[in-house]
Amino acid sequence: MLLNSKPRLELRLIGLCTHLATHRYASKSGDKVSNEVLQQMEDDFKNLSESKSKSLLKRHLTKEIFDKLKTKTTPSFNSTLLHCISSGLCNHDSGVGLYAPDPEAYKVFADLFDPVIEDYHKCFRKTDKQPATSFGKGKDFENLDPDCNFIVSTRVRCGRAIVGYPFNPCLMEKDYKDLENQICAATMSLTGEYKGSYMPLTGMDKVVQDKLIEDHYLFKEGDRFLAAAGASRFWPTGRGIFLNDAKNFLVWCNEEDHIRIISMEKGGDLGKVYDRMVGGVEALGKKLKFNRDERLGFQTFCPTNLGTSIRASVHIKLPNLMCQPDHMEELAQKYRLQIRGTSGEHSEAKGGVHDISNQRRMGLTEYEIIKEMHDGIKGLIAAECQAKSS
Ligand code: ADP
Ligand code: DAR
Repeated sequence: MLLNSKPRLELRLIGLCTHLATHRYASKSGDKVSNEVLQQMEDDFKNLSESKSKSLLKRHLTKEIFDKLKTKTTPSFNSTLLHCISSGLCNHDSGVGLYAPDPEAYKVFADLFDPVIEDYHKCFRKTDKQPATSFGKGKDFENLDPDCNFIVSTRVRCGRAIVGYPFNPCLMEKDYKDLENQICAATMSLTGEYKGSYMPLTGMDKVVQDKLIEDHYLFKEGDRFLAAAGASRFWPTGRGIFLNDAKNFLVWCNEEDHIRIISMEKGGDLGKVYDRMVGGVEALGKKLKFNRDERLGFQTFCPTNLGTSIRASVHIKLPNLMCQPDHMEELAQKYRLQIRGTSGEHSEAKGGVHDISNQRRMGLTEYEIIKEMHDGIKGLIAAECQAKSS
């Protein structure tokens, strides 16, 4: 049976949900990992090890590390290794396959998280420390495409966790509601260009929801990687979106992270989009207590979003470069850029529009991350013009 076939995924999700549902209340901190969970992990670890998966989980979860970590649990939420690796065990086509069920997991399971972090963020070693937050000024970054020849739109987002709460696998229904109440109150207190409305997913008209997703404002539903990571529990309770009146500043509530803070608009004015996001982060930071780790920076559910948690992206058309996939891949590596499809992660490009963004989010300040992306997109546009003229 194909590991990724639906029946197996459903069986695993039932097993995981049972594990999640019991681990928070039935057992207290420090309880042993049950034999049933251990057996499930052993079976699925064997399957992953024998698979052709290219995930960072497969690359870095050696048998030695697996045996060392499989009986550990986190002190406050009793999270297990299974909570961390379930998505990658279920989905061998994961790029990463690893999530932190609570902030303590980054320390308790550091033997696995640290090599994955170093690999993804391009040598953020376990001895490295995220620099202090430094946003700088967006005015330093000129418009990437003033004549609108290539860039359709620009988006800059970051994630935040609220102090005192774990991540999805350990959140209970009341937690989702509490977080939504805090985030709704904070966003509804925003003024000026940020003034807008909060819309809970619960009760949202399907036509409205589909339009918000189609317009790239709202997150998609049914991501199997997030589902297998325990991020769809109690859905849609506590999930929602804040949108300002100008529809160029938005906040996601309880999708993958507790909060995603997003600025976006048509065209290539990265500096203006970035400054708007920074203003929103600082305004919300006065109302909400963001969880920032001394070494890892801002805490997030997925290790790929730690540090600055910034992803700055353009929807861009590069027809000549896209005809040379190997050259395009070389340039993406050179400029440390990530290429996604038109609807974001795990989607295909439509109408020749790709979502291109910075890959790494750690080891640099917020300003340096934006500069790295700005320089990279400029490099791609120069290469596109060269490819067109040759
Ligand atoms: P993230 O992890 O940043 O939330 P996703 O890949 O899940 O990113 O994308 C979320 C949504 O944001 C998708 O609908 C995607 O199309 C949209 N998006 C990303 N970058 C841009 C952009 N530059 N312009 C418009 N929409 C964008
Ligand atoms: N899709 C999962 C996560 C990759 C990183 N993206 C996040 N966190 N949204 C994978 O392992 O492919």
